[in-house]
Amino acid sequence: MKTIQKLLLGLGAGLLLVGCGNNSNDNSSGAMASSNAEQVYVAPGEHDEFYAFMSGGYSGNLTVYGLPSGRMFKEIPVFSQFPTNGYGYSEETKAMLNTSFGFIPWGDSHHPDISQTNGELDGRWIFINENNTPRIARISLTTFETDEIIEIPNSAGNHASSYVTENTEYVVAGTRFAVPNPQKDMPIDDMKGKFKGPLTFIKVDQETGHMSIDFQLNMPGFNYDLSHPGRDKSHGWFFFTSYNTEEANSMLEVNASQNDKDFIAAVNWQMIAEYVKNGGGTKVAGTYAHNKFDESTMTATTEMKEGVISVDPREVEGAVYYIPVPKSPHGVDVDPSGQYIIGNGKLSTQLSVYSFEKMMKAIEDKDYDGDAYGIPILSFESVLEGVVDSGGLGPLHTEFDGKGNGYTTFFISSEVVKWKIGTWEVLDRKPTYYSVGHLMIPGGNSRKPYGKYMVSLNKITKDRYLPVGPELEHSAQLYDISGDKMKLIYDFPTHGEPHYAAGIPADKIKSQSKKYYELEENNHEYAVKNEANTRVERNGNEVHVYATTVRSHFAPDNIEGIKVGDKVYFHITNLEQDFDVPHGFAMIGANTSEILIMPGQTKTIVWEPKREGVWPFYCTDFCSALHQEMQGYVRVSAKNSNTKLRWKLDEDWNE
Ligand code: K7E
Ligand code: CUA
Repeated sequence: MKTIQKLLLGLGAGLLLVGCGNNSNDNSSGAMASSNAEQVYVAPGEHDEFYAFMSGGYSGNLTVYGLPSGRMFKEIPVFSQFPTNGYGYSEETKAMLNTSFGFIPWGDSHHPDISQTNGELDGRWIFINENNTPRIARISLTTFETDEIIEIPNSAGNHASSYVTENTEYVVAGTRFAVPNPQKDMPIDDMKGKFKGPLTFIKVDQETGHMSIDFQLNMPGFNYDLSHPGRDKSHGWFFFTSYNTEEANSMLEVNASQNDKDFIAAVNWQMIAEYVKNGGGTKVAGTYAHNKFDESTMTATTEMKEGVISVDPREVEGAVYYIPVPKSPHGVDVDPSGQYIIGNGKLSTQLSVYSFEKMMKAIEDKDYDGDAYGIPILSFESVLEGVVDSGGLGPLHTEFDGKGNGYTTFFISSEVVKWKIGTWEVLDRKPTYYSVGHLMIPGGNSRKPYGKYMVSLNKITKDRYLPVGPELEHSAQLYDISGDKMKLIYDFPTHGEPHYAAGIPADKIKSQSKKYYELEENNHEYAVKNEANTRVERNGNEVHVYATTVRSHFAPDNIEGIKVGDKVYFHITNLEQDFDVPHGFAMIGANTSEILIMPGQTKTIVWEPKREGVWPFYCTDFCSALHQEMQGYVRVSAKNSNTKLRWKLDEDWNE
């Protein structure tokens, strides 16, 4: 207990250190500053060298930046409603946010990971996990929109996610909070030995990218925090850190810091997949939503699914082991060769580096230090390859530059430490402003990192920018890592809390980026492809408006015969076939967001008129010189009125 208290005091002191503003970083003035400025300067009209996809943390979304400029290009809505374009509000996209708990308008996104082929970034999709209501999303890197979200049943706090194996065979999910599995009413104090920590392996269809839960590994009830796939020689394995092996259920800051070592779980997923394929495992309960956006119908649908295959790790001999890691590990990272597994004990100053070969040897020799709930614990000394004696405090995450070096963030001492793979010596250290969490090197989670830039994603912003009240955006810092020493060259604010990011050379994906949707391929149920077919149909108190929009009018733009109490669906097709000409639509009194309709797309907004009158609608996106003229009226009559349903564009009314 004493040591723990000291340690916690130490943590407090560390945080205090972080508190004192430091404006005198080493590169900020003089000739240095101008050469740094040149490095990040992307001239007007020129493009950045890399895309950086930053998780939005508590925004629930994913933001797209350029490197080295730090310019933000887009916020991609994923787990949260996004009134800017109507995601999660429009009739087409609401289903994306369905879960077994019903419609959930918010999520907490953490770790984006780009799909891979042969261990290299292939730019097909990017995956990201949601922590609070366990889910994984797949985003198309053609449309840069969310295409699919799958819920993870029997889990809680999907944090050890969403990393992909080296051919994107699987994307994984883990449970950060041990929970009863299946869920049931029981005393919290009885947790120990009764809660579980399921790790979920989700298959990815190589053609469509569609995800399907293959199996859940029903691990002992520790907290599974982060994970990384093996690659190259360790391909076929997955590594998950755990903390709270104490299985404490209260005051975890003390009670989950008792054990000297927690574990990395080493999982041979290939072996378990084979076992499941041959009929192994047990089908257990578990309800989950699977939401897919169909690009052809431009509409999302939800399928509620029931049951998953659960595998007891003790059933498959030789598939699951624990590796001891000192001091409550957070990140676990695997070097590009797949040979070294790095455990970051967040209450420690050292990194523990394990050798995959030594791990295999220890498994062969049954070199165990006992077991945890029947899972063999490999002998620490036998699998440990080296220790990076960093001198820093609070290591969280490690990335690699592909040139033989690792880079580890230290939250408490607020720095990035560069060290050499093989000798484990520290080569360089640079402060971060302040309290860095993750860091990102493009391709850092692959066999082929692009080791030119490193971005640190800092938790505390303080004085880095003009103050804007108590709430500040988080801060990213860009380091040039092309030389021997890291060089801090730029600061830029990020949106939400970017826990992690994924970077990719722009050349790999920019030419595949969609410019508009082909009108011909639009199979939306309510699409109309020309103005002649626009119309209004009543079905009881439901009214469907089949409308189009093109510079610079809506068709129809006058509608009469709507009544108080109606439910009016405006289905609007954007007839434009040109890059970057969306039109928007907003209706006074609509209890939802606007919609932004991309060229060739159809989107639907619902309006329930409450009062009689003549009510306007308009285009929300400045699309043309006559954008202000893009407007129309709806006449709303009393509930029992006889006003005829009719509509027009220009002169003649249609009925
Ligand atoms: Cu370290 Cu969610 Cu990756 Cu944040 S987690 S830092
Ligand atoms: Cu269409 Cu403004």
